[in-house]
Formats: sequence, structure tokens, C-alpha cells
Amino acid sequence: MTTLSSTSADLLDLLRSRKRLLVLTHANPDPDSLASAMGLMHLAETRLRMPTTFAYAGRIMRAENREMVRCCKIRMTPQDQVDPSQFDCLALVDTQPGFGHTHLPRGRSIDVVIDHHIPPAEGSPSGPDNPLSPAPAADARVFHDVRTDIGATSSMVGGYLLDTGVEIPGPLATALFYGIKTDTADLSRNVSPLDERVYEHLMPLVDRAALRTITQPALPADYFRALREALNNVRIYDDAILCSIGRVSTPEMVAEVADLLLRHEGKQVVFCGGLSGDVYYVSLRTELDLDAYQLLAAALNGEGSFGGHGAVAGGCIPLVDDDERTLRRFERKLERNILAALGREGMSVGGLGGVRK
Ligand SMILES: [Mn+2]
Repeated sequence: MTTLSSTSADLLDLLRSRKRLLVLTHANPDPDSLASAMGLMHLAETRLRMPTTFAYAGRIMRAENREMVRCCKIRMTPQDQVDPSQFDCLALVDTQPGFGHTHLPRGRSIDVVIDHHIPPAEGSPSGPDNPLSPAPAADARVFHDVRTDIGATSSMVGGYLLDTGVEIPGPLATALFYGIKTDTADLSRNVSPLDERVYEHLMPLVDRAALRTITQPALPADYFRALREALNNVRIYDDAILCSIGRVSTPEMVAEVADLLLRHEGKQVVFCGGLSGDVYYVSLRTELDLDAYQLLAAALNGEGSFGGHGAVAGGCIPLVDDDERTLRRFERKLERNILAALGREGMSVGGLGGVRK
């Protein structure tokens, strides 16, 4: 096990041997991946005067994350507008080659990997969108820093910045701080001494007004309409909550409602679904001693694609059309499957306002 400072020196050594850096992360980047990309670019630009680009796939959907991009002035370009052949150094943050939600340029190997997730299983499937990138040539220099005991990739990147003595401007400090905050739930889970050290170092540098705007963003009327619809459709089976929101304007709403409903006192499992376009999105949250991924696998019964681990899982299923009857039929089938998976068939159902007619 190398020490942190030699790790940082290795990273600088590798970057120094290249001219242009392209930073990539998983699709629909979250705060930890956005902050990590921003931090790595800052390191390369200030220490090595290296031109950098951050390219992202998918969308930034949560209001909090959009506000983070705006307040922290994160420079980012849609991946389909970037030509990877213009870069001689490709870096991947907060994910690794082989992960399903990570779309890498075809035929290019990755030079820098910085992540805190458990590496994908050997020979894990790679869909048509994410062919496994070729392994680097045997003599190629690569930098590979995967530490699964760290709570956030932002802490690892923050660690390089601290080690190398690079000044951290307010917007970057705010981004890294928010990245650590979200991935560790305010230092309450998956926390390592490095997370604590970086968090404490960043604290006085954070732009508090910006942080407040990011954590409490203005929400569109659509958000509240979807929330009302969701709360009207809550069905309670003992300690389980099922909620079919119907149509949602953004898929993220499904996960947000699931997170909110799990806070209902006495409830330990939430299954939430909603239709966006003709794709049905599902989110599962559990505090029971059950694996969310296994539970979702049983509920979807071989349909769609899904992922997750421990307490959290999510997935999506393309429907044949967005017809009302197709939606209702699909929701009824999902409900039967999830109740069977939870062993709660035949239980009486209630809503938030008491027993339903
Ligand atoms: Mn992360």
C-alpha cells in the first residue's frame, strides 16, 4: 500500500508526461463525480498548465446538482461534442471501465482511474453502449487509484490537492465539500479518516451562501404537482410503502419520492415507480435486512435493466407504448410481483389518509 503523498506524486508524474487531459465520469453525473472531475482539472491546470476538458454523458437532472454546476461554475461539455482523439490522456473519476453506466470512447484505453467503488467483476457484461476499453499496452504508464474504504472520490481528489499544496478556490472547495457531503450523508456513512481530513480542510474555504443555494434549490411547480400525485397514490402494506406516481417530468422524481417516503415513521421498505416518455423508472429503498438489488430483481422478473446494492436499488423498463392502459396494467403487475417478493400478498392496504375505500 503506497502512502497518499507518493500516490499524488505518481499522478503528477503521469500527467506531466501528457499534453491534453480529457476527464470522464459515469452517465448522469452526481455531485461526487462532478466535484472530482473539477478537482482533477484544477490540479492539472494549476500545477502543470495542462489544457483540460470535462465531458459528460446523460443529463444533470436533480435541481441540487444543476445548482451545483451553476454556483461552482463547473466547465463541462456533452460527451458527443468532444473528439477524444484530440486528447493524449483520458481520466475516469468516480467510476471504472466496465461499469454499465459508464460510456467510454471506443478503442481507447484509460490512463487515469480514480474511484472508490468496488471494481466490476471479472468478465462483467459490457453492453453495446459500453464495450470494454482495450487494456493499456504492457509498457504504457497508467495511474490507477481505487480505494474502496474511502467515502467519496472527492476526498481522494481533495487529498491530491492538499498533498501537492495547490490552492483550492471557493467554488472548487464548495463542490468538493458537497461531493463528500452527499456521498457520505454528512459524514454519517462510509467515512474514512481521509474523508474527515479533507472535509475539515475544505470547511473554512466553502462559499456558504452558494452551499445553501445548492442544498435548498428553487423547485419548479412540476415538482410539487408530481409530489401531490405521488402522495395521493401511496399504498401502505404494514411497514412497506408502494407508490406509483404515474407520469413524471423527470425520472429523478421517482428516486426523490422514494427517499422522502422512507422517512415515514415505522416504514422500512419503499418501492416507487413512474413513467417518463415510454420508459418506466423504479426506485427501491429498504432498511430491512434484505438486499435491495435482489428484491428489485424479483420484482422486475427479468424485465428492463437495474442496479443497486445494500439499501438502495433502481432500474428502468421500456414499455411498448405510453398508453394509459399499458401503464396501469404494468403497474398492477409490478405491484403483485413486489408484494410477492416481500411476502406481503393478501395484506390489507391503506393510504396516507387511512384505509382506502
Ligand atoms: Mn462517489
